[in-house]
Amino acid sequence: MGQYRLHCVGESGNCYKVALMLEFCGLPWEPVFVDYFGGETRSDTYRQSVNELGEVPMLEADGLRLTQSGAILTWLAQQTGRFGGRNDAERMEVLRWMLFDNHKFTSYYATLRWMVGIAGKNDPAVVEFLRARAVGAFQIVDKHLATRAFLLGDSPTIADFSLVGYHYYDEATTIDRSEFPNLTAWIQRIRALPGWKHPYELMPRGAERNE
Ligand SMILES: N[C@@H](CCC(=O)N[C@@H](CS)C(=O)NCC(=O)O)C(=O)O
Repeated sequence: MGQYRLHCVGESGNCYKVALMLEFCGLPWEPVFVDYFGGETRSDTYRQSVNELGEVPMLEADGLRLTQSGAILTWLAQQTGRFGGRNDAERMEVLRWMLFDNHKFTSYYATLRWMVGIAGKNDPAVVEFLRARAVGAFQIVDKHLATRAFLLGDSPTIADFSLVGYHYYDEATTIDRSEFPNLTAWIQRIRALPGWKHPYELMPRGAERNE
């Protein structure tokens, strides 16, 4: 397998999901810094040559240019035979959780953190809307994790790496994660897996370059 190049920025938990999988699989990869805070993802050049969706992450792998963290995680699981589920039923379960993550779990929480903790925008109505949606998603996952170590049971999968993507950052979000004990224990369980690294150890940060 060739070298993997992850176009990313450290503050992005969506990029971190992929970086974590690359680390857990022990694959040779390097980050390619995207100046998200400087507007690079909104430029025509980026959309024409890197990702027409105008987003990070993008993974260059084996001559492919892969986008959408869930699709990239699935591709990596297929290539490596790791963390993707052991049979069709498990693979479907992985997909179900990753769709939930992209729609409800990461999306509201990441936007909340971005607004409150990074951009410093505190419109009370918007913050309350995002907060309520994120808390609702946290409650669902917390309940699910009451009876299992990882989303699918005893072993971690890419579904775990997807959902956990924003849970090692310290920026303010207005949500106290300790109110969700099963979620908190699961975050620590993933942190304890061999190969785990913090997002800022894996990917260059962007905000400070644009201060
Ligand atoms: N569902 C996508 C979300 C990717 C995403 O929203 N990336 C953000 C950074 S975390 C981004 O590049 N946003 C640019 C924009 O929306 O303009 C994924 O999981 O890859």
